Amino acid sequence: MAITTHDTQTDVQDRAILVSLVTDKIKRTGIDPELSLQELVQLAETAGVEVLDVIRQNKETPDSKWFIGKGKVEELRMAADGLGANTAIFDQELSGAQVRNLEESLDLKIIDRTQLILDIFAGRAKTREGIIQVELAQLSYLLPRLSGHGKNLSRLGGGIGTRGPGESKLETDRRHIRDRITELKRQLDEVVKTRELHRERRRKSGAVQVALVGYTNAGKSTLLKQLTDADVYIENQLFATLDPTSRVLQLPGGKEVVLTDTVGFIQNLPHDLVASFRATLEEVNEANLVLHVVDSSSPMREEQMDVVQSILQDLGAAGKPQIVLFNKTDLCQPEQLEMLPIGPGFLKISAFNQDDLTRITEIISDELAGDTLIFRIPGDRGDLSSLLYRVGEVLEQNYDGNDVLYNVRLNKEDYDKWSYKLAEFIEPQ
Ligand SMILES: Nc1nc2c(ncn2[C@@H]2O[C@H](COP(=O)(O)OP(=O)(O)OP(=O)(O)O)[C@@H](O)[C@H]2O)c(=O)[nH]1
Ligand SMILES: [Mg+2]
Repeated sequence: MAITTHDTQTDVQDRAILVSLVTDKIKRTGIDPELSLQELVQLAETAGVEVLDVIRQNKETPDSKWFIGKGKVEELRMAADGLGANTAIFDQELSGAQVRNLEESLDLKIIDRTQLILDIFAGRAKTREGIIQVELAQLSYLLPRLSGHGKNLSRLGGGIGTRGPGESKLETDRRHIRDRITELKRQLDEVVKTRELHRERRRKSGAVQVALVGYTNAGKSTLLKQLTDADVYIENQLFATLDPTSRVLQLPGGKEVVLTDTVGFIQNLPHDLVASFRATLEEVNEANLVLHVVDSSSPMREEQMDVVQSILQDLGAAGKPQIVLFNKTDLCQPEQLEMLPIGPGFLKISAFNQDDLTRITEIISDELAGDTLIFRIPGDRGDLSSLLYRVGEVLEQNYDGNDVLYNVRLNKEDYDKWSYKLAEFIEPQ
């Protein structure tokens, strides 16, 4: 089953009505459903969909058959007829049966938030790794819902929800999809191995790594471009970046670090996507320092920061040294600026302000300063040499008489832990 290209199908313009159901469970998450809906509008527009109207419902629990209440289904039907919609996009995840029931009853294409995000990713994937990861995520999403789609997708033939694995999936039975998933996982393993080799090489070269992470559209790629002149794709849309891009950044004083731009995060990032993109996202785990880029002008700033922190946590990168870059301050209202926290780990910036860019390089430099230390270890203290190898990263080893000079990168935590043994062997620099 080949991936169908995005371009061949963009001629179908989707005209959609968005639907948001606020259940008690959603209320408990604390996510503002209106802001989530605003984001869904952005997602839909990013996918090239024309948004005609929005329908909302409050309901304790979803209807098992229709997801929304039967009355709302009628409201949706009338709105769709009146406005000439061919699609309904739900802000929450639907079951296969709900999709099937709605499609059959309404004669509309039914898409949920997850599918929309997967679809945008499918349109963006350019590298082999990205393409494999997206197809894997789409098929993993599709498999348990296979019986839910069919008639409408093949009839409408194009537009959102049909990119990526393509229509042939509809004629393919589950076994074929499972085989394909196995094959994709195998291919991904190969790519992961290559990526691991690259990482190993970077690690050995001793290059300090700095990762730009943050909510989608926060300005990560813009910062990479502004700081390193990198020719990267920047767009005022969600998920402009899919594959990590790394460039060398020169710090004041001449030291060089590798700065990596990463895929943006979003709330309710589909589970299948996170799982499939693990290889890509794990770039963040390699970083010595994380720059968390925030769109300070967004009304969802705090929620977005929470999402980023929780994804970093899932990746096991929450404990990394982190600097928060409050970006887009040029777009902020004065009261928004006042709300931003101040302190050592925070910097208010605009990606388009030259002074701010200089301050970023200075703060990176400060953060990394003292990162490497030289220890003079007497030749008979093999115990200390092996300790250095165990707790730090030995970048260089030179002999001076009976002593060995180790140039070691050591994070502060580890240094503090072992300083009672190591402090007296530090060589003044
Ligand atoms: N006014 C203003 N706009 C900015 C600033 N930084 C970035 N932008 C704009 O914000 C939009 C998104 O920027 P990107 O750099 O593509 O954002 P990103 O974080 O890489 O987004 P994804 O790759 O989609 O996750 C673009 O239109 C940028 O021009 C800033 O400091 N001020
Ligand atoms: Mg980007």
